[in-house]
Amino acid sequence: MGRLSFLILVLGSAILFGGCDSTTIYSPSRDADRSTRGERSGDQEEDLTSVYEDDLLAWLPFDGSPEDAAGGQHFAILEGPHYVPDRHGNSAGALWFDGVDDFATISQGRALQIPLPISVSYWVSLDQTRQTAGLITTSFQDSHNTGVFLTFDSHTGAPAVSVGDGGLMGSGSRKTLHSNIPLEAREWHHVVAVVDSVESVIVMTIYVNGLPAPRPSYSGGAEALDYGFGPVVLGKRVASEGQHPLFFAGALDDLAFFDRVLTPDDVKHLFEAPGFQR
Ligand SMILES: [Ca+2]
Repeated sequence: MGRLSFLILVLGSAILFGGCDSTTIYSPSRDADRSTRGERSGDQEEDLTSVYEDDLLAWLPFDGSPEDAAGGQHFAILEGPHYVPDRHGNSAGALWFDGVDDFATISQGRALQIPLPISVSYWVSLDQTRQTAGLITTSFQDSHNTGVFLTFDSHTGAPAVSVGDGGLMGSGSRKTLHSNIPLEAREWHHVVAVVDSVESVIVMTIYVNGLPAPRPSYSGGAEALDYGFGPVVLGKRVASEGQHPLFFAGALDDLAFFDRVLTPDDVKHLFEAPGFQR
C-alpha cells in the first residue's frame, strides 16, 4: 500500500470512527497521528508515567492488550472479556465484560494492596445502569468485605467506592461513599476514587467526569481497611455472604492505580490527558 493510500485510509478511519475531529484518534504506534492530537501531543504512555512517576502503581490502557503500561508488572489475566471500541472509536481500545461470567484478575496484585492512601482512575461505559456487580475490587473474597472496591448504585449506576475492614459481609464491615451521580447507560464516564485515612477515619472522594461529586453520602460502619488474601479482580463481586458472584456488564478503559491522594488538578489532568480524553 502506498503512503498516500495509507494516509487516505487513516483519514477515512478517523471520519468513520472518530467523527470529524481527527484529534480524537489515538494511535500509540504512529508518529504521524501524534502531531494531530493538539497541544498535549506527547506519547500517551510517557505522559502518564512521567507525570506521576512512582505514584503510578499500574496503568492498563486495554489497547488491544492486557499489558500494564506503567512498568509491566500488573497485567490483566482475562477470563472472558474482549476488546471493543473505546471512547475515541479505536476498534480495540477498551475491555468489555458480558455480565454473565466474564472477569479478570491482575497479576502481582499484592503490590496494589497498599496502606492508604490509594487513588483509582478509570473510564467506564455501563451496558445498563441496573446492575449490582462490582467493577474493581483490590481483594476479592466471597464471604468477607476486604480491600477497596468500586461499585455502582444498583438502580442509577451512580459510582461508589468502599473499603472493607475484613469482617463478614454486611454493612458493618464496610464503609461506602456514594457519589449519587447517576450514569447514563452506554456513555463513557471518567471516575476517580480517592481513599485516605485521616486520624483513623476513612475519608473518600469520588470525581465523575473531572469534578468532585457535590452531594456524596457515606454508609456502613467500618473505619479500617483490611486486604485479607484475595486477588485483585475486575468485573465481578460477591455482594453478600454465600451468594454467587455478580458480573459487571459494560466496558472499562484506562484503569490506573496511584499510591497517593490525587488532587482536583490531577483529576482534571487525567480527565483531559491523551488517553483519558472523552
Ligand atoms: Ca484504551
